[in-house]
Amino acid sequence: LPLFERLERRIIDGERTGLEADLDAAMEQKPPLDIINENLLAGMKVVGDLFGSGQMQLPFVLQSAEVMKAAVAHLEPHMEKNDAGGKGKLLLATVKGDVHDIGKNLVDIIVSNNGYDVVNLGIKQPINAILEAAEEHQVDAIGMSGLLVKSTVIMKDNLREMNERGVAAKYPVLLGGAALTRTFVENDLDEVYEGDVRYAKDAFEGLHLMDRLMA
Ligand code: B1M
Repeated sequence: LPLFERLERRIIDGERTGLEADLDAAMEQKPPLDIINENLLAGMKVVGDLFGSGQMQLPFVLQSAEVMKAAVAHLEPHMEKNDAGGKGKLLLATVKGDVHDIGKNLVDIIVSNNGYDVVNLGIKQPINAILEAAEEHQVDAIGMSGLLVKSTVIMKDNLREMNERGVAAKYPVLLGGAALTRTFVENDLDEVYEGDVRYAKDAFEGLHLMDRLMA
């Protein structure tokens, strides 16, 4: 297979051997972010479709996710870094009950490469832990990620909890992840939250929202 198709195929097949060499060759032809967006994420999309239609079993999805993570880790040091930092602080967490973190970690990379400090709490984070860390690190915004449909319900509960604790005015919230839609966030959740809640379709929209919030 040609190089870029092979990279996509590596994600689908969970094939790691030789990954770094292929990525190095790919970086001679285009920037690391384009490799992620155009080739690696295309592979993850196929994985999602195969899994969703019952043609791929979970252990193989896990392998694909691991190759994806290894690839991003290899590319990350080669990415352009625009600013020194200090533009603002974003807390990131995958919500309670949800282990998906590839998207959240991409948001971390993009946002922190563009001048923000990111506190990345990891996966399965209950609202308590999120709010404690937000307070401890004095963040400017809270970003929650979730890929399961049930995570959208958790996000709604989290926003209600934030209202009750009186922190809505303090923390603008960014939400992202494949289970969300813009309409759900901008209509349903916006109605729930007493503060500012925004939907980010991808990591770049997350960055733009931070730029707007901190302007
Ligand atoms: Co899971 N999984 N999974 N999975 N998995 C999905 C989400 C699913 C849609 C697959 C499917 O059925 N087609 C489905 C959810 C169905 C639903 O809820 N309706 C599903 C399921 C069912 C499950 C399990 C329940 C399976 C099981 O156990 N039977 C289980 C759940 C475990 C749990 O969470 N409690 C499970 C487990 C796993 C793995 C562990 C094997 C693995 C995750 C590994 C990991 O993340 N470390 C995995 C994977 C890889 C997927 C798919 C195939 C790919 C997800 C991914 O990484 N995509 C996924 C299929 C899909 O999403 N269609 C699927 C690439 C990533 C870059 O995209 O995270 O969407 P994404 O991020 C995007 C944007 O959404 C956005 O930016 C990114 C792009 O720039 N974004 C943000 C994300 N977060 C953001 C936050 C922001 C801003 C933007 O600001 C805060």
